[in-house]
Amino acid sequence: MRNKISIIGAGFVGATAAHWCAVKELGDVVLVDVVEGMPQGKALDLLEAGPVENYDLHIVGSNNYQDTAGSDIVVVTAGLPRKPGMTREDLVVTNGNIIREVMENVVRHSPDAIVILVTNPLDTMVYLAKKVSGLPRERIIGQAGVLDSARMRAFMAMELDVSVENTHAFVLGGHGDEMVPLPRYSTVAGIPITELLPPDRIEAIVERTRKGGGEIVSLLKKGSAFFAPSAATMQMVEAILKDRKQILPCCVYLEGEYGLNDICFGVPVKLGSRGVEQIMEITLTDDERAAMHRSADLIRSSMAALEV
Ligand code: TXD
Repeated sequence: MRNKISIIGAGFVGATAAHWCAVKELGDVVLVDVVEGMPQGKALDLLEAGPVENYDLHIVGSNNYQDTAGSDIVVVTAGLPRKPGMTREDLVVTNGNIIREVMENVVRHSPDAIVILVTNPLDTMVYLAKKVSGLPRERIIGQAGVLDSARMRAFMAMELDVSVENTHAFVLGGHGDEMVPLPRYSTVAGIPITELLPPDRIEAIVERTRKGGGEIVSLLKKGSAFFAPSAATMQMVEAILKDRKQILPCCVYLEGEYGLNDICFGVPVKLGSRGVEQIMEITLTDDERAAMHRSADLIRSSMAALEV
């Protein structure tokens, strides 16, 4: 039997996620949106690319959650993106209302699914989704760290003129301007960049990573990034569906890890068929730990606008 992947929100990130899903043949896809006809049109268009790209999948668009019933994975991208000048936190109330409605429907029709949230402000939306759905923390995961680490890897590869394949990066913490890129744990061919680059070049990479989302928002002028965010999300989906036990930075509900409680936050986790199979606690310097806590404070201030 093929896996069933539902994607809620058929906008830029959702539709591009469906595209990666089809190209990688991860499973059948259901694209859901509130706009009538749009998810159906995008799904049909993607289905019609199958004969050219050689994938045999069911791909349907819908405005009805009944079509998502029994999904193995649900990816939630429904919500507004940022406009130039907006922070991710500016979206909390509008997207919070959307996430409440979406999660009720998701859980009703796919109570056993693993849910991956993408909607911003990411960490706050994962927290809200966890609270309203009652899902165990293993099955409700936010995508941010894979994207932020991919951005850092791209900048490292550009700086050192090496293959992106040689790079590894860890960006932890919240998905905001206070995210925590960790140069000591970011490597090229296994060598920490702290041994390869002078401090000012590392700082420039860290800063560009932190502002990576904003850089694209200001270039696009309308909407936000979607190729890399959807690719990052699909890496998580693939790790789960293929039980890869892959260690990736993901946003999960913390119960004391890293000295943090009752917050959803980006930390390294092991992803496999049960969802989050382990939360890895890596050692941090005092400065790194302080940066994690500053990032958590920013998330808590955005959480304060939620009524949960
Ligand atoms: O790394 C990350 N986590 C992110 C997050 C990276 C990039 C984008 N990030 C956030 O994802 C962004 O700030 C937004 O909150 C979401 C979706 O971004 P996208 O670029 O895909 O936005 P679009 O193109 O506007 O698509 C959103 C769709 C749109 O088609 C709406 O009609 C739909 O969401 N929508 C809904 N679908 C279902 N149900 C409800 N209630 C609903 N409301 C809106």
